[in-house]
Amino acid sequence: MEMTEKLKFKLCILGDASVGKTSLIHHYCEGYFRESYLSTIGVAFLTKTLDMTINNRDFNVTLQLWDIGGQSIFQKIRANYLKGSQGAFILFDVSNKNTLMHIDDWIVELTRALNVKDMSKLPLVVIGNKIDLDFDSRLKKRAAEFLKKQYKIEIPITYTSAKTGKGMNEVFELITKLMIKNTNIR
Ligand code: G3D
Ligand code: MG
Repeated sequence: MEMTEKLKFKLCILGDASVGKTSLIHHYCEGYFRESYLSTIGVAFLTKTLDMTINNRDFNVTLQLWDIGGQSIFQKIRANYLKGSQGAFILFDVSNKNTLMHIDDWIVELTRALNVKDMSKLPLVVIGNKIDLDFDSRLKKRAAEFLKKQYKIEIPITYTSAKTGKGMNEVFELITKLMIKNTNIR
């Protein structure tokens, strides 16, 4: 009988201040939404373990989730914390169009820090968060077009609410699958 394969991944969560990075990882790891978190000063991390079966193979994955402060003052130290990440989330806030326009800057910072030459080899999911709030319904189409134009590869975009938990498990499963595929383990 096949054994469960144990894996460990470092996943970093990036995006502008206040898009919901801390809320999303806390809700996912602790199972509830807290109204208020201190603005993340620098860096913090939480871990979460999940079981997953891919092509009849069982995996037990420990995710180390790095909550990296979005303020530009941290840019210099951020590069050091990003190193060694096997995957990334880049968040924007669907109720704040500016945060979508900054996705590009986050991708540049990430690929530089990780020295990624080929974007198709980087497990990355862009997340539009706060879908429980009212937002312009055309934004989803615009976000997809924006990413497609900037990058030749298809970057997955998903939508979540860190408040209600909608889309949350799905997006963590998606990035975990992408990271497992990227390890090429036999
Ligand atoms: P950050 O870690 O990206 O800086 P936070 O963002 O997780 O600190 O969240 C910033 C603010 O947005 C917080 O509100 C938080 O409660 C709120 N928030 C985060 N995710 C969601 C969401 O999915 N829906 C809604 N409605 N609000 C969300 P405050 O009031 O503390 O600034
Ligand atoms: Mg935070």
